[in-house]
Amino acid sequence: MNRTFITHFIRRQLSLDGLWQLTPTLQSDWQSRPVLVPGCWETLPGLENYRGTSLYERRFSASGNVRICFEGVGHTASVFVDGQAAACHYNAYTPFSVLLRHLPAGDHIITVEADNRYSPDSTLHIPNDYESYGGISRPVVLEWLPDVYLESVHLTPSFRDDGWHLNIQAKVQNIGDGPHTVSVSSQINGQCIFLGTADLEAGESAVLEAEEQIDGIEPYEPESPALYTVNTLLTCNGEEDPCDDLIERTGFREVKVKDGQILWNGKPMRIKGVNRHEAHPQFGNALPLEAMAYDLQLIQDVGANAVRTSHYPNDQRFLDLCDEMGIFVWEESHARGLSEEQMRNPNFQPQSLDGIHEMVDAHYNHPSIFIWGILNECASETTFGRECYEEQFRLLRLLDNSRPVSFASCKADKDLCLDLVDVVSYNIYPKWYHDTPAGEYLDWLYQWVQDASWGKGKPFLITEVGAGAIYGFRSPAKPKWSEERQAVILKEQLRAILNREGITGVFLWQFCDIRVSEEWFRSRPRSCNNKGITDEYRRPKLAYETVREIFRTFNTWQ
Ligand code: ADA
Repeated sequence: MNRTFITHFIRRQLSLDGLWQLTPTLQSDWQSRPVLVPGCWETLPGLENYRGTSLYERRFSASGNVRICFEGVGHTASVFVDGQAAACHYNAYTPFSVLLRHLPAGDHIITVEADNRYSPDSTLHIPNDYESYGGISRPVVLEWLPDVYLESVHLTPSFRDDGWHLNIQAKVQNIGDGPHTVSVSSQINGQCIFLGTADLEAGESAVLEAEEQIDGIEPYEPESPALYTVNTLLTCNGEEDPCDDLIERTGFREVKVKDGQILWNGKPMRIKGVNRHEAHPQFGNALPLEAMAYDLQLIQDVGANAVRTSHYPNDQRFLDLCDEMGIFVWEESHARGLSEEQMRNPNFQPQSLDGIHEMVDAHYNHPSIFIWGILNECASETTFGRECYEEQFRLLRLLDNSRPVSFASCKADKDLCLDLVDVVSYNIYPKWYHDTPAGEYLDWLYQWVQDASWGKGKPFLITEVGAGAIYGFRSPAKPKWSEERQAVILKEQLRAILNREGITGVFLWQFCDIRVSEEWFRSRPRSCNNKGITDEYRRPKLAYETVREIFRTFNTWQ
């Protein structure tokens, strides 16, 4: 299923994961065959480099109001039910669903045409320093919906004079043919909260909201990640039994920015994090739960307390695991390294805004997410670029004003967007892409940000730092690409950052080596980004031990 916990006791759900018939439409010598969903076709023999469209097809049996939820299809999906077009969606890393009203009883065929080609229609999936995989790469769930159902429930905890409060916003949707009167309530920790009633005409939706103090709460801390389930129930037209439910989870914590620090429940955070791509030689970007959990075990073993989901929203199950394990998450919307010219593509802003909307809507409740990021290393140094950042931040803050926002800049003293963020974040590669010693470079950059009025006094994070090494290449001379060289550079970088006053922390680049798109082969030996502290199979390099020693000497709280 799509989560690590039960989300409905009333609403019927059926996982559509399993075998689907795959037919690559542009590679006729590949025999159509059943393949496992979730999955991506680059992991299948003969399709390792396939860039094109493919049809995924399977049967299902259902009737009435049915919704089919896709957690992620790479990168463009056209969905057909019994041959009729039902939905279209762009962006491999955000969810979407197909609503089928009054589906007749019997067997039906669902066909998903997935497309991973590059074209001006695709502004975020471009040749890049990671692979844009093709296929249904995240879980698929079929749900039976009543005429009125709970579309989403957003939970916002806050600490007041009288203790912990929870704000609950439930979105209710009428997909029936006539009017309905609905009432909504939520249960948490043995307490029942009434959200209100609403009269909904056919096709209408409403947001019902309530806030209450909750008794007996244990706050959510990384050392003791106390999670609470919130069971929201919808009753319709005065009936006694609820017709729909939605179970979400929350953790009671507040994230605030004050005096140059990020405060977690009032305590100044120190980030010791890793950047992680969803990538694995055996699974592509469709890692099974076991592989995600293994990554998180390694991340904790190396002494890290945080993950940055570079450079897109992650599989919701990964975020569930982070919630459960008490690992801080910087989640960011999809984009990497776009120039002003690329951002001027008329599709860019709508595709980015849709992605932000879908990310926040779906991942709002994860207590582990402490900050939202957007537009990694895009044109934050130009006036046009700034306009794009500004509009995207406006939307982000509108959707969620309970978390700080930021973006990872590589524009050093040319950046024009630092007034738009709560946290200043930079990607830096001293001793790898240039020769300035890490401490010296950091001092210069930090000072520049303090002198430039728009970044002054804000928390300062290093969102990337690192060096490359080819697994198994050892040499006492420490040449470029040797494991020794990587370990030495990371040691200098991490020590300079973590020992410097005024810096909130660091996400090292990166957790593991990853495949990159073919177009990057000139700058990337093995067509991989080799800056992982493990290789792509998660075998630790020398630097793993170096990082472990450093990370373990610094506390989570400053
Ligand atoms: C950038 C970028 C990463 C990666 C890294 C590198 O800062 O954000 O995606 O490309 O550099 O390895 O050079």
